[in-house]
Amino acid sequence: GQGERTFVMIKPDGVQRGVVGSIISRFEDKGYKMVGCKMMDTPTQHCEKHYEEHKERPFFNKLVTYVCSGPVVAMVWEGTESIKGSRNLIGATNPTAATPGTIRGDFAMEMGRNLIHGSDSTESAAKEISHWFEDDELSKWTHHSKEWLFE
Ligand code: YYY
Ligand code: MG
Repeated sequence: GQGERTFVMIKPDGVQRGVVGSIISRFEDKGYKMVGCKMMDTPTQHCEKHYEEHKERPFFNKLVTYVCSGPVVAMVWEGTESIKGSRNLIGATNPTAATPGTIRGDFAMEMGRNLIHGSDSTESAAKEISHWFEDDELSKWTHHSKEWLFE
């Protein structure tokens, strides 16, 4: 529905490379509403929990080291089918395969520097939003273009 929420995180390479604004613009341009946003120095355990589905994978330690190597920007975006739509904006996991026009396709070269995370299902979105945000950190506000974004 229109109120679907997804968790998106700009990884430390996005912050260091100064593309936070460019990335946020892609989500704003799409019509999604930002309902949460904070910069965070991610504690290792918090990051390990976020990526727990990959715990047994060979890249797990490298991934956690990368994501904990500097501040991230954690966000919640709301809009029609925002989980799937955000994954489409983000593009394929491997930036080499990511289509031009997507964030990874336009801004990244390597899997281990792929700039951004987005929830991949209703279940992971709910889990990740509550893992990264307290309820009172999420804002309730009405988009002034609401009538022009939603049918
Ligand atoms: O959801 P997404 O970020 O697109 O990919 P996942 O399969 O969930 O993997 C999480 C994260 O792990 C990915 O963004 C890069 C990294 N990774 C890796 O370094 N090497 C792999 N073979 C697969 C994933
Ligand atoms: Mg994933």
